[in-house]
Amino acid sequence: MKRFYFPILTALLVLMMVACKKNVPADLNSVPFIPYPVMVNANGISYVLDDENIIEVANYEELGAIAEYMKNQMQSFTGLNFVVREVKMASGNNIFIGLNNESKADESYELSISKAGITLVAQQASGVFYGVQTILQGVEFKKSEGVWIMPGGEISDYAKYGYRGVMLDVARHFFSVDDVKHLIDLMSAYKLNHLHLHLSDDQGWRIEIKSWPKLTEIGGSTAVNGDEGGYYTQEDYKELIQYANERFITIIPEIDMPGHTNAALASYAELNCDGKARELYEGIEVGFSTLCTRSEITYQFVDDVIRELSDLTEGPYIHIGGDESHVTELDDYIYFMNRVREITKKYGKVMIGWDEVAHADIDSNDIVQFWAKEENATMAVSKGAKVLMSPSKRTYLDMQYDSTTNLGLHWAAYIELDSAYIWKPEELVKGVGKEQIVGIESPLWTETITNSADMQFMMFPRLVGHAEIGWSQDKYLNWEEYKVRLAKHSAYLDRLGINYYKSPKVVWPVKE
Ligand code: TNX
Repeated sequence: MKRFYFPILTALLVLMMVACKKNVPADLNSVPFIPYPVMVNANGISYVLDDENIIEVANYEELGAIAEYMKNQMQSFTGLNFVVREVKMASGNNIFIGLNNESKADESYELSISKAGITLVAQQASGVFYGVQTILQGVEFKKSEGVWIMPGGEISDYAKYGYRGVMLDVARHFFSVDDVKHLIDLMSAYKLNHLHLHLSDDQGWRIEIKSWPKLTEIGGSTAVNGDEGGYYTQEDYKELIQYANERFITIIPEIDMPGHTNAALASYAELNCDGKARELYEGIEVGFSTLCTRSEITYQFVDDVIRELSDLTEGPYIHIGGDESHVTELDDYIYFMNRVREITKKYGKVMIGWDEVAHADIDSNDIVQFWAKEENATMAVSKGAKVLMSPSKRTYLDMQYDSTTNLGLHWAAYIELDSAYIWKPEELVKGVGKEQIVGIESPLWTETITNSADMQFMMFPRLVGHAEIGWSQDKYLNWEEYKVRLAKHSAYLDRLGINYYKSPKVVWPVKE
């Protein structure tokens, strides 16, 4: 008889525990999530956190690291204790994360918050990770009751675009491994999943290439304005990839060629057509340098660089630059790009290039990053390539907010928050629709940016709006509603410690 009573007693006990949980009303519909989830359905109540909380995790092998991440984040946000417990299935009265087998969209997740528990399931680990980010944005301290809660209801969510990225120019100014890791953390809070590192330019070469060591010894020593140079060793770079991987972010390395190569041309005389090494460069002009496109040593160089980079790179992409090669003849440019493309393919990688590469013999295996010329995007699509959207007038994070911004440039536009937000990737270039677009990326060029605080000031909160454009459904992309939500959401930016621009376009809450 006893064994019949035991489960009943346990069930009763659980019921009593749940009944003891405080009833704290809350409204999930009014939580200022960014990017806004596809479906949010409030139930008016909430899940109250205890002094000690259990995160139950099924599929521990795939999700254990996410459970630990969640525990650490929740602990540091709330000051409460969390423990991770491996389980077979949800008990129904804790926080549960697990995988399901429903064939839902990549990166999607389902979240259900009742008075008894929180259940987060997804088909892939990335979806669980994004669900955790949603929970982190949702938890709040209820002053009246003196408790931490997660407002109750259902959330069902998935991404509009698969590629949601940021580019950081570490060539004009170098950023340390820790600075980049911090950026990766901030990106993950907004469900961004690609970090493009602009690793070489006229002013600096930032990645160790073992077969061409002078690239970093000489080319890595400088930065704009005589500021300190620097570079990532291959070990540093692997550490970044690992850190990004744990946050479901793919790193894309860019070696900009054949222009923007002065640092390489200064490091090795043989890369110049006249055989003479160039002087190192610390200014901010563009378009004056080029590799020697008809010399075989150039292709040995490119082959070695792409081979070493491909060995390091876990993601599918290598970015080969290709922008503003103003001193390379078009014939030579096309010849060069076609050969570089073959090398990239030989090492099993997908080539991405700035929109000028549309002139080369590209096809459906390549990605063209639109930044300036619409006709290049159109040409790319006519050759079957996909387009990554980085329109300089909307997404360039080094563009000043307005004429009073101290940092940045304004050659493309002044980009206030509304201008950064009110556009859609698929409505930008005629003939380039959702089917042809892989997603959106926001570049931060760093001619005028030297440290992490300034980086954040130029990125935030514009990047938060771009994250929403890349993720959320069209029906939510409404500036009038967004600016109110962003104001409310600023508590979360504060919690993340972000140094963001307090645009006059938004009525920011007055701090108590
Ligand atoms: C144009 S955008 C460039 C960069 C500069 C940037 C400054 C692009 C592909 N090339 O070399 O850093 O403008 O805003």
